[in-house]
Amino acid sequence: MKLAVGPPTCPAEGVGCGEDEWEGEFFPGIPKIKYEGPNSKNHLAFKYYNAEEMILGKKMKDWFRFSVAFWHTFRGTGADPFGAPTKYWPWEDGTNSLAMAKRRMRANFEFIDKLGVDFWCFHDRDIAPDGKTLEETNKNLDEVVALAKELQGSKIHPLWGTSQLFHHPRYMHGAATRYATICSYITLSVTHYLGGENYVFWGGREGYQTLLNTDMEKELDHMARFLQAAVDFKKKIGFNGTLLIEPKPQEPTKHQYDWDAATAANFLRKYGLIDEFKLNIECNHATLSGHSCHHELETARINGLLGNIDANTGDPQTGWDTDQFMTDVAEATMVMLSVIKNGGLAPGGFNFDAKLRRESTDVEDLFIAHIGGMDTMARGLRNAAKLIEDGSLAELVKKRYQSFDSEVGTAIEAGKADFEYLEKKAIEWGEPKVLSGKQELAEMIFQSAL
Ligand code: XUL
Ligand code: CO
Repeated sequence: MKLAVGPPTCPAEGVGCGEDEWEGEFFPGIPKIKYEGPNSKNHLAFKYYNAEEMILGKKMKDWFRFSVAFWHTFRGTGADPFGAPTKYWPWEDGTNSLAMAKRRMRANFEFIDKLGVDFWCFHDRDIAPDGKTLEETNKNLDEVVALAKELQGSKIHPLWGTSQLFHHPRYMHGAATRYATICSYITLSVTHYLGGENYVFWGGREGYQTLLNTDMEKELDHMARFLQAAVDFKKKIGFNGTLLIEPKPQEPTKHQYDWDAATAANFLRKYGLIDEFKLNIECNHATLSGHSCHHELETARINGLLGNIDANTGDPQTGWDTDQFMTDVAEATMVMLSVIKNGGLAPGGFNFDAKLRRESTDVEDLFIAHIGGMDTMARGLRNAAKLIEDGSLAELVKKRYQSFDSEVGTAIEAGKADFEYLEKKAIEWGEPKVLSGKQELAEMIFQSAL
């Protein structure tokens, strides 16, 4: 995440570039985005996402609970390790001032309102600038949060908040430290105050570059202590939202301790935290760990840990976190098969942890990207519902395991078949019949729903 440090774009004495005021709309000419159906050619309309439409007994908007990520949408500049920012949004004045933070917050809520979603996600440092001291930093945050509370009204809330514990040099050796505890304490309180429904921990600096200078056991113990303190604090302030861990294998560190869903689950179990946390699965992180998003979602789901999705996608030819909006309908369909099996994600949802490409520099691109992402997920939901209603894929899977409905299979599943019993049965039955796995048929059924 890069902070906006582009050159000033407001004319020195221009209208709307005063202290924290901005006259008129931030997105003039962009209407409230509506559903127009699959035949629409309007790029500022939904073709598949129809918020109020019922699918499998639930409104589309309730399956998704879409959220705008403040950091990508309002702090993403297009800068990369090789080049300068490319996005100079008209409302940005090139500073990281408190006045600018407030103006940006107004732009955020106009964007959310026009897009028609109910949630947003933020890091503490995205929304308010650092001060010279921690007191000043907290004061800045308080001021921006007070404005956010007012702008939210009663309909909009944070899907989750999080503390940004990876940018500042103080976190370079890992962030599960005293300072991080203070920041998390404050951000958790702020998330609670804004009516946030979850709180995320992404351990960008919790990992190592080499084991030669690292005491892994000590670091994992410390991380668990930090998370336990968060649990205690959450209970103390009466925050009923879910605490979420977001697995990612590497980047920025060579190895991050929350490598993937299975690793994070093992960590939570070892430290007695398994009932206190769920997972925020990010699709691009899944790709980086050598898994599909579907795999990570299923791993989380069968462990009772699927709490939220950071909806994005990676590039199959690129080895880093490109944070693209998901546009692959087949991938979205697999994601939605997991979400439906999970009965939805609430109080979690789909947070677009996704950014425009560096070369996408029009203000309307922010809308187009989100509309495309929402429509892709909506197509995934419609397709997954089709597959479930049709039932042939479930039937195929059921058949594949049908031998477990036999006398021996039932005994195995019930834990009543020991080795001696199984040897006796194997001799009695002779060579087993090996049946087809029907993979191509499964793929054919899946494709027919797309
Ligand atoms: C980083 C990432 C973060 C977290 C929140 O890869 O995904 O933006 O979602 O800190
Ligand atoms: Co994320």
